[in-house]
Order: sequence, then structure tokens, then C-alpha cells
Amino acid sequence: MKKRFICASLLLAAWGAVQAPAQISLVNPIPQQVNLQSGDLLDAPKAWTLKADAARLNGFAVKALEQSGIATNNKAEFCLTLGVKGDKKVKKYAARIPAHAQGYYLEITPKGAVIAGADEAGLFYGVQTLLGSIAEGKMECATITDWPDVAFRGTVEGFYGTPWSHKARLSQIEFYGRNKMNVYIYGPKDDPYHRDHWREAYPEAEAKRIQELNEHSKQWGVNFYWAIHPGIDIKWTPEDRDALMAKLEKMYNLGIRSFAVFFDDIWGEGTKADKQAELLNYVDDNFIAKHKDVSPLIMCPTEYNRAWANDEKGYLRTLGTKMNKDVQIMWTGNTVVHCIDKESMEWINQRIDRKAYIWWNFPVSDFVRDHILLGPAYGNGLDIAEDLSGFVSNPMEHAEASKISLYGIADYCWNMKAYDEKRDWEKGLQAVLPGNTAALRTFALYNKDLGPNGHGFRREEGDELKPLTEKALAGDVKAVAELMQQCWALKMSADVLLGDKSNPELIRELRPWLLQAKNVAEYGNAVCLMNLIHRTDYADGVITFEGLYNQARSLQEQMYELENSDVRHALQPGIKVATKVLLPTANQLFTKAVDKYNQEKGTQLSNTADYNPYKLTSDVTQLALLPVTVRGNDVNVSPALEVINWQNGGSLLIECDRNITFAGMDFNLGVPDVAKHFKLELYADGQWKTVSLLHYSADDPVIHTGNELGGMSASKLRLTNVSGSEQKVYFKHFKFVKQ
Ligand code: 14T
Repeated sequence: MKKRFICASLLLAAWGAVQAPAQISLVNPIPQQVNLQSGDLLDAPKAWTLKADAARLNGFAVKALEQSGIATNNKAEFCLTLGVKGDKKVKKYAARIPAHAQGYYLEITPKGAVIAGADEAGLFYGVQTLLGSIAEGKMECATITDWPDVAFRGTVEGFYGTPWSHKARLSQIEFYGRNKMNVYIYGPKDDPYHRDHWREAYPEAEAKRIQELNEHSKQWGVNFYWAIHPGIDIKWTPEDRDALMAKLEKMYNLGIRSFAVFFDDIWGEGTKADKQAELLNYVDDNFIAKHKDVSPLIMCPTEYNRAWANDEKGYLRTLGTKMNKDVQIMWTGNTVVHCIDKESMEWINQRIDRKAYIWWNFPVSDFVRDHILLGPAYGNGLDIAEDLSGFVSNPMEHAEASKISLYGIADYCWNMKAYDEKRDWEKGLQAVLPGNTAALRTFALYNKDLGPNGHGFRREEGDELKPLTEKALAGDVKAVAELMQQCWALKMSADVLLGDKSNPELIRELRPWLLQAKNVAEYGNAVCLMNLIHRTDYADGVITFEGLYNQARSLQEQMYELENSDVRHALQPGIKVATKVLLPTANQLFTKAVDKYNQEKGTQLSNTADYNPYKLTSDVTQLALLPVTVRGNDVNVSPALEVINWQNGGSLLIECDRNITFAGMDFNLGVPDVAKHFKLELYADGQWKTVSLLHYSADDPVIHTGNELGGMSASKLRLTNVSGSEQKVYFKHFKFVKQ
């Protein structure tokens, strides 16, 4: 039999080109070394005879195999030999097992298969590779030698907002196991027993759920890390140290074997590097080291990105020198949300004197909740495997939808050099919705970018459309007609997905954006027709330019209405789809068609495209991009997650396109007794009028307006820092009510 050796990169080159996909290409992540034996595809066995040392049969790797649905019996012709280095049954293969933790050697022949793992995890991954390759009922003969580039790979549930449901977590953990990720760090900001009430033990029902997640994780080869976030109010006293130890011990008794301590997004006492190091060394020496069966401790520092690192004060260097070397330190890169490259790894590793553990803030969307991020995972260096100790992604609160990019992240971490974001994106879409992949793909094309945001992190969206949109804007009729087909495709995909029954959880998450996609697509269709119809009316004069114009205007309003309706979640500022290329193009085409029509017919139709009655502007940088949202009579400015440095004289201005009558107003800057530092004014009858501000009680930070506000009509509102100095405040809520 002629053998051909292909390394992973060749396999990549072949992807897409081959007619019948090689069965090995169904496997995610891409294995390190594949040696295909040429020959016909065989039918995958319906049953197999299992050969393994007795002790091995109880391990999670064999269990995973047994649960795959393939029958094991002693009579099946196809023989599957399994073992871990040192086991009798795989002794013959010892020399072929890669010298990498979690690695394995897999051999598939017509008679049988052998999986020999470097350890139990390696054996489990070999099993996943075998199961993945026969997923379509065919089997391809090959030998595979495989191991992960990054030892710790997975996710951190670390976003603000609604924590994942129990069911969603179970599904995530299985997904990680299947795609060879081995870390799930449980740290939802809004779990009270993780952060706000970190000293308190979980109530029984909650503890049970955590236990179940932990057991499920073991089954899927995932290390369930339970994270604690004591920094908000910790005192560096023996009492608090013991409270922390007691909580960790409690979690250990529940069965947890992996732990993390977070000090992110805090201020004051909790941020001291020497104190943090001292505490973590204590935990490391007296808890981690004492229990022989726990993973290395992970910590998230307060200065967790380069932009926040104060090199002179030496926070990171203090951790680097004082904290035990086996404590892993998390890092988000050059800023909070940033891709990681070699140079930035070298910068941080020098300071912390160990390899940083990457916390990648993608596809998390808690700071751009009006977007859903369905694009590929890209932008990280393919040459940094040696420079990091672990890599976890912080995903969206939309668990199912996050799997699209997580699929790619799993591959990136396993085999960096072979990573191809485009291929992985296609395969990820397929993995998440095999029944309706084409529709999901079309829809996802318009849901990749984050829109303008405080972190300045943007993603490609709609590049492939640009040649077409440019021609369409230049007046090319054929291009306009083609663009209309793209809009039609978007609408079609949204409708198909709304009717999908195969992944209800995914469709539930996507629903607001699916409804908005339909509006955008219909708007695009109307606008394209407006550009085509100049020559002649359609449908015997039933479709006229002005009819389409009215439709387009109505859709502009419908998009706005939907954004501000109950379809979105409480904290979501809107529902944005296709905002990078398609929607701006449609808006430009709208204006263009209206201008032309007005010129020809002497009419005065309004040519403004984006409908939003409220406009926020501010010279306080951190406030300038906050969206204004409307729900019924309530008008809200979305909260900011960070501390606002509000300079003296700096103001927040909200303008409305018409006069509104005020019924009430309150806002919360998170600090008591600050009302006196601010001035609120309304603009009515050509002048600014001051409205008084007060707190109801000394310790309540909420600021209310004086009685004079009720019934006042105005078109603008302005809040200014008049204290004479910079104010450090939060921006927790800001709301006024219309009559
Ligand atoms: F700990 C960190 F590594 C981290 O990234 N912390 C949070 C994280 O929970 C959140 O999901 C992420 C994206 O919003 O960013 C961090 O949270 C922030 C970042 C800010 F710049 C909260 C407020 C900020 F101003």
C-alpha cells in the first residue's frame, strides 16, 4: 500500500479543493501529523471489540467511547485497542506515542484501530479524533500523531450580564470536550457567591448545580475552574484570609479540583500587588500544594492589560518577583480587548517572570450588547504557542452563538501553525447548525463587527460586498440589481432560521437580530428598487417611486422601533445588523435616489436615512459613545462599566428632534453627595434653564430632579460638572421619562 505523508498545512491546502472530503478533515482541531493510507473509504464499524487493560476501562476516555452509541462486544471483527503509555495492551506502540502531555498515537486499518495516549487525556483526545473522523459513517485508514500546542485551552465565563443557564453550561462543556478544549473557568460577574458575597457558601441547590457541572466536566476531559472574586471588599486581615481559605475548602469538598482568584475591575485596598501576592502564596502553599490532585492556581491581576499597567509603580513586577512561580497570571493583551502578538507576550512575560495566561476578550459582547458576534476568531499571532501558559476566550452571554468562534479558538490553541480562520469559520457554522448551515452563514456575514466602541476593537464585516457596493453607489444598474439579490438572500436566511427547529436555543439567542435582519434586508430591497425605478414604474404602476419611498421610510422607523422594543434584553441598547457595509450603503443609496427624484420632479422628500430622534454628544470621552435608548416613555442612556473621569466643565448633551414634555428624571453616578457638583439644564424657548438636583438621603447615590421638572417642555438637556475640579464617578443609570 502506498503511503503519503501529509502534515497539517497540506491538509489545509486540500480543504475545499477535494470533492469527497477526507474523513480526517471532519476532525476538529486539525491534528499535528496525519499519514493517510491511500485506498477506498470503508464503512465505519457498527460494533467493535474493545481491548484495554482492566484498569483502563473505568477511565473517562473509555466511558466517552462507550457513550458514543457504537456497540462494544467480544465478537465484532473490528478490534479497538486502547491504552495509556505503560499499559500492557499498547506496549507495542510505546515508541510511537508523542512525548507531549495530552498527546496520542492513533492508527486506523481495515481490521481495527489503536489509540495509545501519552496520558488519560491523550487517550480521550484520540477517542474524539476517531469518533470525529467516522461521524459521517465512513472510515479512512490513517495514522495520526497528535498533541496540543497550548496546555490549557478553553473559556472563562467572565462577562457582565445574564450568566449562562445550567443547560447552556452543560452543552458548552460537551462542546469543549469534543473540540479538545480542557478549561472552563466559572467566573460570571453576576453570580453573587463568586463576587459580591464571596465569603458566603453556596445554598444547597446552587452547590448541587456546580457539582453537576464539575462531574460533567470530568466526563468531557474539561478542568472545571471555580473562580472567586474577593477584591471588591477584601481586607488584608487573617479573618478574610481564612474566609477565603474556608470557601475554597468548601468548594474542594464539593469536588472542585481547579481554582482561580480574580482581582479585575476593582479599586482601592484590594488592588495592592504585594498583598495579592502574599495572599495567593498563602493559598498556593496551604491549599493548592496540600491537596495533591488540584490544578495550578490561576490569578487575574488588577492591571490585566498593558494600557492599565503602571510600570513605574511596578504592580506587575511585584507579582512577578513575589508570587510563587507556579501561580498562573492572566492577561488580556495591550488593552482590555485586543489581539495577542509575539511582541506583547514578550513584554508581559518579562514583567511577570513566567508565561502569561491569555484571557482573550472575544467574542464577549457585554460592552456592545446591540451586536451579536458570529464572525471568525482571527488576529492572534500564530507564533506565540511557546510564550503562553494557557489561552481562554471570554465568550458572549449568548452561549450557543459563541460556539461559532469557539470552534476556531479550539483549533487555534491545539495547532496554531495550521490555523486558518476562514476554514474554521465554515466548519464552526456547520458544527453549530448542521441542518441549516447555509442560512446561518449568510446571516452571520452581517453580524461580525462590534460597531464603534470604547475599546476601539473592530472586526471585518462585509469586505466581500465592497466591490459591489462601490459600483452600485457609482450608479451601475447591474450592481444595484445584484445588491438587491444579496438583500434578498439575507431576508431568506433570516426567515429560514426563524423557522429552524434543530437548535432552538441558538434561534432564541439570535431572534432579535433575525428580526432586525429582515428589516434591514427589506429596506435594502426597497432602496435598490428606488434606484432602479427611475426609468419606469413597476406592476402596472402599482409600484411607484413614492410608494417605495414610503416603504423605505417606514422600515427606517421599524428598525428604530424594534431596537427600542421589548424584543431586546433589559440592558441591551439596541439591535444592530449589517452596520459596517450593507446598511450604510443602503442609507447612501436612499439619499441618492431621493435627491435625484427631488431634482427631477421638483419635490421635497426628506433624504435623511437613519432615524433616531435622540442624539448624545459629550466632551467627556468615556461618555461620548454611550447609546440612547427608548422604551415606551422611558429614555435611557446605557450605563458605562468603568470609572468616569469627568473633567471640570465637561458636559453630557442630549438633543431631541422635537420638543418633549418631561414627567420625571433620575440618574446614578455611583457616589453619594455628588449632586452639588453638577448642573442640569433644559433648553426651551431659546434659552437654557437650570433644574435643581438633590439626593433623597445622604447615603443614596441616586440623584433626583426638583419638582419644577414635571411638565417642562424642552428639546435639549445638558449635565455639566461645575465643581471646579475633575470628578471620579460611575455612570450606573441615567433616565428621564416623557409624558
Ligand atoms: F478580568 C479581565 F481580564 C477582564 O477582561 N475583565 C472584564 C470582563 O469581565 C469583561 O467581560 C470584559 C469585556 O467587557 O472586560 C473587562 O471588564 C471591563 C473592562 C473595562 F475596560 C469593565 C469595565 C471597563 F471599563
